[in-house]
Amino acid sequence: MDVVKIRGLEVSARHGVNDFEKVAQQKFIFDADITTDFYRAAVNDDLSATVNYSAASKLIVRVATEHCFNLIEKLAYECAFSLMETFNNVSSVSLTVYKPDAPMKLTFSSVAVTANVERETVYLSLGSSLGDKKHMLDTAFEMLSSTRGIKVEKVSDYIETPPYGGVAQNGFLNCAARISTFLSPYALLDELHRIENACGRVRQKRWDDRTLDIDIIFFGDKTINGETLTIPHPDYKNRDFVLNP
Ligand code: A4P
Ligand code: MG
Repeated sequence: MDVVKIRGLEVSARHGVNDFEKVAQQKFIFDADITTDFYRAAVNDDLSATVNYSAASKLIVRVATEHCFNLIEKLAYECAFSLMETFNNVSSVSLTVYKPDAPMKLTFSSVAVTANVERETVYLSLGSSLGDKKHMLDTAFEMLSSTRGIKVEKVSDYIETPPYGGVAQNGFLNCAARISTFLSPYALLDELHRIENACGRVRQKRWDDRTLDIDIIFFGDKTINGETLTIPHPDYKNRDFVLNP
């Protein structure tokens, strides 16, 4: 992939945990690596097919000057997220914020943090077996679409399926969706749980009937074997209600 780089972008802004840092401006310096495919821009000598470094720099300045955050971590992520939201052709952003005048009574050249954000294609499986099942799935897609960092790209038909696993008693309405997201896998899982909870999900027994369940089947080509997240979903191959949609 190609990279558009910004180095040493200086901005006077107000960020820091101390009260005086929220009043007096200090210097912040930004480096950004913006990954995009600019082959066509190069071949056709066409600015519209790449990421305009001037527009990207101005966006960073705007985010930095319009907000007042405690942490440079927050500032770095806000800048990276804004770049991902504004430029659809960006596949990842690595953004470093330096704070050379951080209030420490020590001799140092700078402190800095780097936020790394990448866009991935994710496949979700959704199911409902309690309440107005179609309404639950429709609501899930409305909430997914209005979540920062998630774009719903394609939704399958909703299909009626018999309960699988020997615990749930009701028939399910299932579907699958392809989304694009620049959230991390765990941040996406948190958002899915928020949406499940908003749709009245009560967790009693595993595999029991539920108003709404959203599982991550694939997250790009990542493999994750964590305590709270397994990707690809460990049992997807055995489930017609996942494979068919
Ligand atoms: N978790 C780990 N990996 C993932 C992942 N890839 N995606 C963790 C989502 N969550 C993942 O899930 C329990 C925990 O799994 C989560 O807190 C998360 O940290 P849960 O949704 O609370 O419980 P669950 O859904 O009962 O368990 P599980 O293992 O996700 O079951 P499934 O696979 O969702 O199966 N029959 C039909 N016809 N249609 C269905 O949709 N669904 C189930 C539930 C059973 N039978 C069904 C259907
Ligand atoms: Mg589940």
